[in-house]
Amino acid sequence: MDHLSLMSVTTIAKTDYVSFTFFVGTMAMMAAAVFFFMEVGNTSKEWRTSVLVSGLITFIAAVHYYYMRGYYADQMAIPGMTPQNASPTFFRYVDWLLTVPLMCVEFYLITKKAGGKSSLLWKMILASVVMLVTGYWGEAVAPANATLWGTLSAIAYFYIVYEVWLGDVKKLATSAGSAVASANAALGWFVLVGWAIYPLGYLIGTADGQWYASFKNIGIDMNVIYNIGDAINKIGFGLVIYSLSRKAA
Ligand SMILES: *C/C=C(C)/C=C/C=C(C)/C=C/C1=C(C)CCCC1(C)C
Repeated sequence: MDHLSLMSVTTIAKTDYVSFTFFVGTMAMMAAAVFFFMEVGNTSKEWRTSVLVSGLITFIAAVHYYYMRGYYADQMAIPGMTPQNASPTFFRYVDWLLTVPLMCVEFYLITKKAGGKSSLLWKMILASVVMLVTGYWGEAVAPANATLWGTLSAIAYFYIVYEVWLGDVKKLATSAGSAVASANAALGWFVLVGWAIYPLGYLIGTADGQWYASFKNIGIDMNVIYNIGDAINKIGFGLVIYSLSRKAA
C-alpha cells in the first residue's frame, strides 16, 4: 500500500512530484489570478481587457488545478493505482480548451489597434482547438495511434507558431509599434519554446508500446512536465501582457 492510502490525502510524500507540482501549481495560478484581477483597475483603459484576460487564464487554471490535485490524490488512494492511470487527463484538456483560445484572444487584442481582424482570431482559435482535440485523442481515446494524432496536433501547433513569428500576427504587431512588436516577440518565444514542453509530456505519457517507448526512461512523469509548462506559459504569458500594459500607455 502506498503512503496516500495509509494517511490522509492531504499528505504529500517528499518524492511525489506529481502531487507537489499540482499543489504548487494551484497556489501559483491563484496568486497570479488575484494579481492580474487587482491590477485591472490600475491599468490604462486600452489595456484593461488584456490584463483581465490574463487574470481569466490563470483563474481558470487555478480552478482546474485545485480539482486535478484532488482528483489525483483520490485516485492514488485506490490500491494498485499507478500515476499514469490516476492522471486527470480529461480535466487537463478541458483547462487547455478554455485557456489556449484565450491566449489567442490576447494576440488579437494586442494587434487589434493595428487592424487585427476577428477572422484572424478565429483561425488561431480553430488551430488551437484542432491541436488540443487531436492531442486528447492520441492521449486518451486512441493511444495506439498516438504518433498519428500527435503529428496532426503538431501541424496545428506549427500553424500558430507561423502566424506569431511570420504571419499576420507578426505583421500587425510590427505595424502597431515597438512596444507591441517586442511584446509579440516575447510571446512568440513562449509559443515556440514554452509550448514545446507539452509535446515532450505527450511523448512520455503515450510512450507505452510506441517507437519512442524509451521516452519512459526519462523518468519524469507526464503530469510534472505539463504542470511546469503551464506555470511558465500561463503566468509568464500574463506577465508579458502586464508589462506591455505598463510600457505602452
Ligand atoms: C495553458 C496551456 C497551454 C499553453 C497548453 C498548450 C498545449 C500545447 C501547445 C500542446 C501541444 C501538443 C502537441 C504540439 C503535440 C502532442 C499533443 C499536444 C496536445 C500535447
